[in-house]
Amino acid sequence: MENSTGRPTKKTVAVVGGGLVGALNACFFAKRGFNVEVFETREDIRQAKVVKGRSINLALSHRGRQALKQVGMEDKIVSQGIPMNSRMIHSVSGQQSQIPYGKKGQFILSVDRANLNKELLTEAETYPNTKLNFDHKLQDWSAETGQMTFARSDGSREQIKADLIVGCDGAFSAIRKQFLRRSRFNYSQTYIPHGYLELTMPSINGEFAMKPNHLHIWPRNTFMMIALPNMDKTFTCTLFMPFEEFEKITTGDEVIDFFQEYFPDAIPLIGVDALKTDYFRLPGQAMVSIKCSPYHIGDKCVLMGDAAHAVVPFYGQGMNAGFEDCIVFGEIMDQLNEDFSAVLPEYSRVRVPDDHAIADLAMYNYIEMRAHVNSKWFLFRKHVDNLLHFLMPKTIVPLYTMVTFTRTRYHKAVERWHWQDKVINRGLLFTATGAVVGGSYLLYKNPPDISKLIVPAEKMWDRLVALRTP
Ligand code: FAD
Ligand code: EGU
Repeated sequence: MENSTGRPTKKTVAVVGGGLVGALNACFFAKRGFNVEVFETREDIRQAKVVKGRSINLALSHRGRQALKQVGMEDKIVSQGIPMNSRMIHSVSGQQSQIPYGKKGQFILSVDRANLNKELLTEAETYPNTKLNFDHKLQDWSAETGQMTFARSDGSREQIKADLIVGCDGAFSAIRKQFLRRSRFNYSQTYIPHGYLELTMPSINGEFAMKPNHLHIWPRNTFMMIALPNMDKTFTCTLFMPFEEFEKITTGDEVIDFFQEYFPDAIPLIGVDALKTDYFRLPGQAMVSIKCSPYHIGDKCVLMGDAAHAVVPFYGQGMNAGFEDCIVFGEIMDQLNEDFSAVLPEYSRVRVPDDHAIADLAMYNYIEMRAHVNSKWFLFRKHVDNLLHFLMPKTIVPLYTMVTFTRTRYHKAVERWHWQDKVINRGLLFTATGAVVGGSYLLYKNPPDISKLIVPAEKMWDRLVALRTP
């Protein structure tokens, strides 16, 4: 296709969903020169007074930062986030211990979801070839023609066509519905028995109530709480617990009793009265893990972000993985000259194994934490990981390091993790075998005088008495 200037006109890309991944994707496609139309159900969150949505703040790490960097947004977003250099583990007794994430200067960032979303939308709008359409809820679309139907809040409908539809409409994707009707589309979803609830820990005299540059964690097996710092010196605490436990707590006093048993040090920091009321503001929120494949239909449509893979939040990777989707798609666009009929299948081929790997890892960590992770065990495991890495820096790299601080493909990180486990187990076996063999050899070479080992009965009593007295 050519326009009046003689230059080929670029195709139109419809990004459905103006959440974190949709807004970032708009920048990626706009940067390539496509005509980008973003369609978002909600009103413009930059004008809205109250933004309802899922979690208030998020941990941004390397993969997400790399994606932001590609559209020139990294420095801006980093400057609006709070670095977390280490975890702070809270025991029931109130003891706090920190474990660094990596070397000095290595950190993850606590960023505000609404602010990040706003910045990304504003950035997308700076491209003259991008248009944001709010109050556009996708109702239906045709995989044959690429025609989409949107509902407006005034009750009207709009029909729009695009060359490529990018589904970034989250875990309950309307775009994905058409995929489900097709043959050879794989789909699975699992709700976990836990729900989550967010509580705000206010600042004290304009200062943070706890040390700010940490991811605060209260690991209590079945129950867990996490707190991330905000720019306004508050913390957002996220409490994770089974839905059946949520149901058991029905009064303010029961909330306090519950916190007294599991998170006593947080009570004065959140405040007794705030705790009693905020706890009941919203019911426990559900968490779902969704895997599917492939991510595309022909050369017409592709899924990215939570629409393609919702993961449970126990690795802090959902958004990071969605942002990395945008990078991977771009890399394949470069390799295959933006030919959608080749790019889309290749994207599915390359990306599915990695997204499935992070979904599995997050679920694995959920099960692990729930099963037997209290504060002692958490500290112990992280210290062992760090010690092994210190002893063999080239051979043993902790899994969270590969996931959080590198762009190692998620499925490669899992492979390497299994391999490292084998090396460690071999090492332990080798050490144990060595101890037995070596010990036997020493005993053989220096046989003890058996007669000296046999204690006459009359001396036994003296020995027992000696043992008893300190
Ligand atoms: P969403 O953010 O859900 O955005 C989807 C957008 O599409 C929304 O704006 C919605 O209004 C719009 N939409 C939906 N349907 C339609 C429709 N029919 N038509 C038009 N628009 C539509 N990730 C991290 O990386 N780090 C963390 O620390 C982290 N912590 C988390 C903690 C919790 C408790 C939870 C629940 C998640 C956490 N995540 C984290 C995951 C992260 O929130 C998601 O992975 C991320 O929001 C996905 O972005 P998205 O744009 O794909 O989807
Ligand atoms: C959960 C909810 C500690 C934000 C996993 C670590 C999370 C986050 C961990 C939420 C944990 C768990 C890792 C990061 C991060 C840890 C990680 C989890 C941010 C293995 C706003 N997790 N999260 N692992 O290592 O790699 O510190 O809601 F408690 S950041 Cl569950 Cl690195």
